[in-house]
Amino acid sequence: MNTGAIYHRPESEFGYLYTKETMHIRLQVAKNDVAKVELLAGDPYLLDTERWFEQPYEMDFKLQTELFDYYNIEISAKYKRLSYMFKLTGFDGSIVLYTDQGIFPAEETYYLMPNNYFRMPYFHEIDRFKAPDWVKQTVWYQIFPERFANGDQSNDPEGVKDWNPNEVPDRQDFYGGDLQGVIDHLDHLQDLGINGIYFCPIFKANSNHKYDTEDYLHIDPSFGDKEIFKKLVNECHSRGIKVMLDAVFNHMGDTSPQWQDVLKNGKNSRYADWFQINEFPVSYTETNDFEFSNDATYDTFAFTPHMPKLNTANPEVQDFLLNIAEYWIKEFDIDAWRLDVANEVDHHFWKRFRRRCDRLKKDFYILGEIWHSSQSWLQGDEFTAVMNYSYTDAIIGYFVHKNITLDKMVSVINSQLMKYRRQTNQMMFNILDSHDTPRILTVAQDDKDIVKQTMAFTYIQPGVPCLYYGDEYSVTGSMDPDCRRCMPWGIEDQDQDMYAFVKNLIKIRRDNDMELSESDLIWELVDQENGVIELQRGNLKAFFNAGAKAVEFNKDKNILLSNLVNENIVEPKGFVIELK
Ligand code: ARE
Ligand code: CA
Repeated sequence: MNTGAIYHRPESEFGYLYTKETMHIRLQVAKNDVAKVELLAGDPYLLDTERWFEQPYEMDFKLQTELFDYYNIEISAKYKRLSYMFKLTGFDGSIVLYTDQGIFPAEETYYLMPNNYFRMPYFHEIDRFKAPDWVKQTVWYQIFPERFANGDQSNDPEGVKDWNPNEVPDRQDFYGGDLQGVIDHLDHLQDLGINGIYFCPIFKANSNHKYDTEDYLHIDPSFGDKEIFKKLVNECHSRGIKVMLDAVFNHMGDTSPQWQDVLKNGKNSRYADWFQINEFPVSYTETNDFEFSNDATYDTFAFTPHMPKLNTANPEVQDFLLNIAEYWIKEFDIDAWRLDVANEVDHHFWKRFRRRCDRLKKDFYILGEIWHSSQSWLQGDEFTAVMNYSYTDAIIGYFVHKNITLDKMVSVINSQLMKYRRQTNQMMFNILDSHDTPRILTVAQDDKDIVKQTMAFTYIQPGVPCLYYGDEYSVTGSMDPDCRRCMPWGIEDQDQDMYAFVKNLIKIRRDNDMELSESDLIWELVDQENGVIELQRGNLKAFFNAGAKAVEFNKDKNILLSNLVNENIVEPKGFVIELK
């Protein structure tokens, strides 16, 4: 047995409370190395009297990656505490015990030493990572407000350009989109079937994207005002649509009064400690690229001198930001915050942030923008989820770029799922594109069948899907700023076939929301050579042909959605989703 690959860590995604009464215990072992895994588990205070270690529980084989196999067991405990260790039987016939103090040969003496057991000292409900049902039932829609719809020309910024969905925007262009425009098109969103909107920043700022906040307590005047925002939230809520705002707390805009005060008063500014300043007076060298300067004497977002980084270790800054978070929840009843550059802000602050939000609204959703492994933010006391780029990267890599193999995609997906608690996976924000990436149709080189296949695959994954505005009409665009074109509202610019497809897919997702959220992801067939995948998610079955040849499948009566399927033949780029 390859004992070097065996891994477990108590009170982590390997051992956690799933419900109030049940915990999940996971174990990692080397791929194809172990025939059987058993858990020896019982109450820590009854070790001697009950000899529970003589009745092992068999663990289930869960998922496989290119390196590891993962086992899992759901277990409850009468007295809400548990001691446990693992007994592994290798394919080579060897048997070992894996304990809190390492690997031992399977001899009874070790069973009897209490400190050899891993421990779940108590089932603390308050520490449990909670997954609100409403999130499981949500299909999100992301809006970049400057480009969604212009509902009020009286607030248009100076130099506004004509609304033109076929034009590639420049970095500094304005087209006049606003909140009234969103209100005007809520019927569209409702017809499409989404029930959550994620708004990119709407607070007062100078750029078109508004990530350079000048004033967090005002709606940008070119987007509207508080009254209109209130109306928007109410309209959304009355249609069952949740509202998520973007919180840019890593940095501020350099036109903010706080930063302006630092420019004016230097070291003596009362805001001098609000930012991460390395040297006074603050300065940077202006370059041709407005966004870039690598010699600023203060820390910034990336190399953007116009976005000075906040010092969130300063209690005054913490209170300032927490009051902002509170204000928009309390006064406007928003349902969620999306946290910009969440990975570059300290954990101490996010823990306070979480507590404040929880206190104000039950089941509040906190979505961190993190593009890499996020375990330390997802323990239950910081975020509810992260933007799941790491997961969808693998899907896009296989179905669209074709630069990874099918086996690799499955391996990455499985290893992503094993990075987080099961209930965390149910919350993850699955996106195929956003305001920070090229449009999925452009990545697919305008091949709509590939987009449909990729979307179908993504919408039946664990987690919640988010549609980027305009994808329902086949909007294209490469990297930012091209991915932020004006929404096509003229019928001649709208792809009605894609709209119908996306609408159906959202309907399937919503009709089966709890099922798709809570059931296991079962890979029935992964045929690397032919590019064929068969998946099971609760009541749903799905079949994908990502290979080059047409393939046969066993046709069922209850087909919910398909593309490129004739009778029982699935063409390349085709798929079927059916009810079992
Ligand atoms: C501008 C240019 C970009 C350039 C950037 C950095 O347009 O081409 O890369 O500057 O110099 C906002 C605007 C952007 C603007 C930026 C600066 O929307 O248009 O970009 O301000 O003025 C990383 C961060 C991630 C961040 C992205 C952009 O980890 O947090 O970069 N995303 C958020 C928002 C953005 C927003 C900001 C941050 C700033 O969602 O819209 O930008 O408030 C890899 C890495 C990621 C990296 C990602 C994208 O995959 O893993 O870490 O994200 O690429 O570059
Ligand atoms: Ca306008």
